[in-house]
Amino acid sequence: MYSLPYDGLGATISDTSELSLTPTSTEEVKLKVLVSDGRANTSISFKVKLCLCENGGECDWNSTSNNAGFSVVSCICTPGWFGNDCSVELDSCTENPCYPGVQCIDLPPPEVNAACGNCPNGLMGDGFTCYDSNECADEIANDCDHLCTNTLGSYECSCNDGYQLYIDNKACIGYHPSNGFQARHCCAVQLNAATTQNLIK
Ligand SMILES: [Ca+2]
Ligand SMILES: [Ca+2]
Repeated sequence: MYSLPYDGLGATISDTSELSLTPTSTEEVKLKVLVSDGRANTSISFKVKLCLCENGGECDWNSTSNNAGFSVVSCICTPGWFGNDCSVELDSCTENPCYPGVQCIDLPPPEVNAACGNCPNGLMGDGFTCYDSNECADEIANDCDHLCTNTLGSYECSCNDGYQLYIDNKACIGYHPSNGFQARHCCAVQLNAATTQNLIK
C-alpha cells in the first residue's frame, strides 16, 4: 500500500503502483512515498532529476546542476542552440565574422555559421574575407598611360615628369613647345577647347 504524505505537487500513484509527477517549475519539492503493509510503515524519498532541454537538446543524466530545488540535468544542445536549456539561438554575427562593412546574416539552426553579403565595390572575396586586387601588377587590369598606384578597391594613374594627367585620369599628355600639351599617342591632336573631347586614350 503506497501513499503520498505531501499534497499539492500533483503527484499520483496509479493502481499499478507507478509514481507520476509532472513538475510545473524547478522550485524545490519534497517527494516522499509512504509504504505500508498494514502492520509496519516505512517511507521512500526520491531525488528527482529534471530535464529541461529544449530544441532537441539531449539530457546528460550524469551531469546536474543543483539550483536549490530540483536537480536539473545538463543539456547537450543541438547545433545552433546554446544556454543551460538550449533555448537560446546562437547569433553567428556576434563576433563580426564578415569583412568590415559587409552585411552579416545570422542563419537559423542547425546552421552555426553566418552568411556574409558581397564584398565592397572593388574588392574580391567571399564576404568573410575581402581583398584588393593589385590592378597595377597586371597591364590588362589597368589603363594608366604612365604610372599606376594601387589603392584599396581601385587604382590611380599618374604621369612621368613633364606630362599632365588628362581629364579621364588615365591618359598622360606631354608638352610640345609648338603644340602645347598633347596626348602621348594622340600626337596629331592639339589639346585645346575644341579637341579635348575627341581625345581618347
Ligand atoms: Ca543563428
Ligand atoms: Ca586595387
